[in-house]
Amino acid sequence: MIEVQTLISHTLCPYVQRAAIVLSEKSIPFDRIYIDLANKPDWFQKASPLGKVPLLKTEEGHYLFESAPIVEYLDETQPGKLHPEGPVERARHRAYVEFASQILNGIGSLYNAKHEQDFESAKEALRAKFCHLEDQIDLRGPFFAGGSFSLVDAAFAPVFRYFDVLDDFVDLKVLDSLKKTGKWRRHLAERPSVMAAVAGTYQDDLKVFLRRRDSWLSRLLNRFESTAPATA
Ligand SMILES: N[C@@H](CCC(=O)N[C@@H](CS)C(=O)NCC(=O)O)C(=O)O
Repeated sequence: MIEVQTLISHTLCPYVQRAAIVLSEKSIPFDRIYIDLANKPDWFQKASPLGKVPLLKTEEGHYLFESAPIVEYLDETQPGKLHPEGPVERARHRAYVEFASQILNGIGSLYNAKHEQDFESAKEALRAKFCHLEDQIDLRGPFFAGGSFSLVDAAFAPVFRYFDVLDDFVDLKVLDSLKKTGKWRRHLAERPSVMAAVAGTYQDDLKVFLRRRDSWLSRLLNRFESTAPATA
């Protein structure tokens, strides 16, 4: 039985959140070490072959890298399966975890777009992916595959968290009228493991990050903040 593991993290990283969510879902106690990705310490460079977070340091001192193998390792070694039993369904779930990663790349394209035209193209590409996803969500809810939380839910909760921040200052319409997606998103936002995956400063930290992109979205955020009434 593994007792205390360490999740090598970054405050905003959605892939780190996947691992944090799964650790919480499995009630595994863990510590966190936060890395400044602009100034990676030597030990981190040695332990992380791709130079990325998350890393999971197991109790035995092994460093595991890449969020997908990390969460599968946790799923295989701890009680309470988050992957379906059947091989076809399991393969489909793995594919939708990857689909979540592709959506994260699309969100990156959105917040990095320098001009309105690229921003609009990134929005359209995201909308197409979410329209596909809408048809894949189990009608019964509340989770992706119906009644039980899975690794697909752990992968999408951090995706929806971006929209929770963006919705504050821009009307993207990317998720408009996608009823099952909307319900799923709201349900995940209230899940304790999802809420606990980031610090209370996440929203503000993400806005600082977005402002620094010097992108079309940064301009929208700055414009919104310069016209929003000051709060007391
Ligand atoms: N495929 C990786 C992606 C992880 C990733 O992109 N991590 C980012 C932060 S969100 C990172 O560490 N970037 C640092 C770098 O690329 O230098 C996974 O699933 O773990």
